[in-house]
Parts: sequence; C-alpha cells; structure tokens
Amino acid sequence: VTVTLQDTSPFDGQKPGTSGLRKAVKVFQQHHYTENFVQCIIDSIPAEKRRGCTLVVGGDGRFFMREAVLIIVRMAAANEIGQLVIGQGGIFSTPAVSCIIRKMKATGGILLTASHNPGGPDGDFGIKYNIENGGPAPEAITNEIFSKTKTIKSYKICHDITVDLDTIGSQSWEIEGHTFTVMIRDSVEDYTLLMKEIFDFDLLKTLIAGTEGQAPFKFIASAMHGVTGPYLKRILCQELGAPESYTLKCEPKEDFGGHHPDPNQTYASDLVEMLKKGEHQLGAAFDGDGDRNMILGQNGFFVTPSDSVAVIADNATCIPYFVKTGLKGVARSMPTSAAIDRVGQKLGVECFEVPTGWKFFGNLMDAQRLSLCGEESFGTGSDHIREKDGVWAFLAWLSIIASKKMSVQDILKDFWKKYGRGFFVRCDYENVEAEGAKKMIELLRQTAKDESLVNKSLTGGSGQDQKTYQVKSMDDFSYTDPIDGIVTEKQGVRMIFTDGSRVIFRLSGTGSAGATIRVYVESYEPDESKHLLDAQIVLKPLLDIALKVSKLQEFTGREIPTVIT
Ligand code: VG1
Ligand code: CO
Repeated sequence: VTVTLQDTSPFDGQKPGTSGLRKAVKVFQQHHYTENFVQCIIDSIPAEKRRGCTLVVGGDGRFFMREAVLIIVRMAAANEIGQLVIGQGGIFSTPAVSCIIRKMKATGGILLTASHNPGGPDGDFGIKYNIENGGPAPEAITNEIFSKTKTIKSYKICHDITVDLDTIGSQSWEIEGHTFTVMIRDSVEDYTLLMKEIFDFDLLKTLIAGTEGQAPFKFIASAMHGVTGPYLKRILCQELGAPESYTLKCEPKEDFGGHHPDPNQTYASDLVEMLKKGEHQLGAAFDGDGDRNMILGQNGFFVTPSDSVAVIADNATCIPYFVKTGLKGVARSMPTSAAIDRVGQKLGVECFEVPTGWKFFGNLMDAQRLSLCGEESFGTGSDHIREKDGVWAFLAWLSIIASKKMSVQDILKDFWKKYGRGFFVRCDYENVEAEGAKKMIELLRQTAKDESLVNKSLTGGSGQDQKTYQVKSMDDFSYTDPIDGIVTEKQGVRMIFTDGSRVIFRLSGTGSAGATIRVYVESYEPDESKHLLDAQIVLKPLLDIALKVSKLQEFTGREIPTVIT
C-alpha cells in the first residue's frame, strides 16, 4: 500500500472547546476538513511515541461517524501508527474508550462524538483526542493541535485501504516498510468486565430479582438512542437479569431519533413522565456518548447531579471499588454545588474545585489524590477511568439502594438532614447572538475587577418571596493545577454572597453555533423544614439578581432561558 501526500490548506476555527472540536456535520464534510484535524492530532504525538503506537478509536454512532473512522484508518496507516483498536461498527462509548486506552496501554484515543448535541445530517459532529491516561487531552495539547491547524499544508493518507468495521478480529497491511493493524473489538466487553470488578453484581442481581422478603426492584434506563443502548442491554439485562422492558430507546440511531441525546428533565421528559406514574423506583437516562447521566426517583423525584455525586461520596462504602481503594479525595467543577465539599470535609479528605470540563480532573487522579468527582452538567465519575461515566453512576446508585434498602427520595432526605441542602439551578440561554454574549461577560468581568458590588446588598424576588443578599466577593475564576502548576484563567465570573450563596456566569465551550450563556445559582439551606421546597422558587431572588447585574435581557433580547436544569 502506498502513502499519498495530499496538499491542503488551513480551515478557520478548528479550536477544540471544553470537550473536543464540535461543528455541524456539514462543516466536517467539507473536503479536507476532517483530514486536516486528524493530521494535527497525529502530529501532536511526538514522533518517537507515534511510530508503531496503538490508538483507540470509537464513537457514539452518530451520522458521519463511519466515514470519519475510515479517514482515521487511512491516515493512521500513512502516519506510521502501528495499530488501531476500533469498536465493532465503530461503536465505543466515551467511558469505554477511556477504559480500553488504559487497559491496552495505548498512546491515546480518538473519540467521534458531539456528546449531547443533536446528530443527523443537519446535526453536529465532533472529534476529541484522549491521551495515554485515558482522559481528555489537557489544554497544552489541544492548543498545540489548534496551532497546527492554522499552518497545515499537507496530510498523509493511504487511499487504498478499506476496512471491515463490523467483524471482530484483526486486519493488517504492509505500508512502505511498516506493518499496520486494525483490531476490531467488541464494543461492550472490556467495559463490562471493568464494571464487574468495581461493583458487586451478585448484590445487584438480588436487588433486581427480589427475595422472599423484598419485592423485585423496578427501574427504567433510557439510552436516548445514543451509544449506551448495547451497554445497558449487556450489563443490566444480560448480566444483572433485568427484563428488557426496564430499558428504553436502546437502539443507537444516527440522529438519536431526531432528539437531543441530553439527559435532563427537558430532553428526557418521556422518562420523567414514565417515572411520574409511580410504578418504577428509579429512572436514569444517558447522553449520546454515554458519559452523562440523570438520576430520578419514584414519581419523577429529580436528583441534581451536584447532589448525586455527593450522595455517592457519602455512601462510598456501598461500592466495593472504594472499599478497596479508599476515597483519596473528592472534586467538582467550579459551578457545581458545594454538596460534595461538605461530605469531603466530614470524611476528612481533600476536596478540589476545578474549571468546567473533565480534563481538569485527570492530573489529580493520576497523582492519587482524587477518587470521585462530578459536574453539575450530569457528569459523575471516579478514577476507575479518566472520563465521566454514565452507566457507572447508575450502577453506583443501584449499589447504594441495594445496600441501604431505601428509596431515592429517602436517601436524599437523609442526606440533606445530615449536611443541609444546597439548592441549585442552571439556566441556559442557547444560541444567543455571540456579540451580545461576549459584551455581557465583558461587563461582568469589569464589575468583578472594579469590585463595585462588593459589600453591596442586592434584592430579588417579589412580595413575600423577596430576599436580600450581600455580595462578599466577585471574581473571574482562575485555577492553578496543584500537580503541574499550570494556570487556567477566565473560567467563569462568580458572585459569592456572605451566606455562601453563589451566582456564576460563563459561556459554553461545546456549542457549534452562536453562543450559549450559562447562569448557575446556588444557595445553602440548613433548616430541615425547608428542604422539600422547589429549587426554582427558593432561587428566584438570586436569579433576579443575576439577571439584573448581568443585564442579560438587554444584551441578548432573551426573556426566558431555553433550558433549565
Ligand atoms: C459542557 C458542560 C461541562 C462538560 C462538557 C462536556 O461544557 O458544562 O460540564 O464537561 O459540556 O460534556 P460547556 O463548556 O458547554 O459548559 V460532554 O457530555 O460533551 O462530553
Ligand atoms: Co457526553
């Protein structure tokens, strides 16, 4: 097989965001566009590491994925990669890729997904690079990839290679003096084995089957037509004995059935409705690439992701993996509520606050200082891999329920009684005009910098629900990585009030068009008699303050958010 050196020229805007490069499918379909980016990923691996190395490749099954896999195969061959490990049919969840990179000691992995963004010919596509620890490439590497995209002049490709993606096994080619192998691997096997090491499957089987004294436990898990379908079937049905009827939307579809594969109460409203009937004790949904999860209790009781990770921390002894490894430390992304901090303090372990994006947890895990972490954006995970992990989170909840023999709602009530409740809401203003959004953030940065609001009292809400908060501090979050000392700036403007309540503003780094503004609001309530109040009502005064201070409506023309989570 011969290598072709193909002339090309740079495309604008190939800058990886919070989680890889995400654009409309039509953008990736442009001649040379995908090839350019893949070449720059490969070129970011130092030559001595790259020659003969193994890379893992897989994605969430969305439209254009198979084409992208073929491009990667042809270019890996031409660039002296030794072996590609690819999921059968191109399918690997994001957590599965992380698992296999680590298991096979691969040099890295290329993930083909735009996560929770819609798919199909008019939807989004994405490419993400993960490094040898199994986690998303840190910014030093994504910046290097971006800078290469700005000067690229040619790429290498072997046009003559075609590969059978659907048959498990290895195929090899001789390419100008080196051997190139493609290994097609079962998409779910390695991940399933890992879950069996982490959790007590016998305990979970008994929970689901029921015993003489205990009725079978009923749940519904929705794959939202994303990649988790085959994983749910294998793990929940085949391994744990759950009936097929406990799973929903498990056929992966290129366009996710026309919906956002985003596990929240808006986009997984069908699941919420099913839970509201009261017949099931637990519900879960997962995003397109399987790294996010939403947890619901009976009657649609919603568990915020911020609480979910904190509850798992508080009940870590229900999970054999944590019993074995101990809980070394916990962490959350900055906008995530402080619930997990309170658990960490009680357990006497370190608690870290990192910028938004899973890549910031990797160093802490590699340094053995972090075992369990989460993001408010429905991301929960541990150091068993280096990605957030939706199915893992669901199995963690099943384990807690099996050990405690309590309902989801009672577990939460108990948790709030012990630690107080952190009310949390995030409002997204999607697809607003980029210029207005930028100006709004500029104004907030300026307000933080000149400290004009510090010590001021601000009032929101109306009538009886009016509430006044005093500003303690305001800043633009900056993070110094405790392991490598790298500083990451401008990660979101925070207003912190004297009672610990917070309002945070940041722009999304995962959208593909316009801008998305995220406003996060959090307040703490120690008083048990108020724990069952509706978060949106409790947080209304703070939200009013957020909108006033940011002039969001003026800058964007938006009266209401697109999505509230
Ligand atoms: C969003 C979330 C962030 C998450 C990221 C990737 O980023 O806020 O917490 O890590 O998506 O998740 P942003 O920049 O749009 O706020 V996923 O499931 O796309 O891999
Ligand atoms: Co995702």
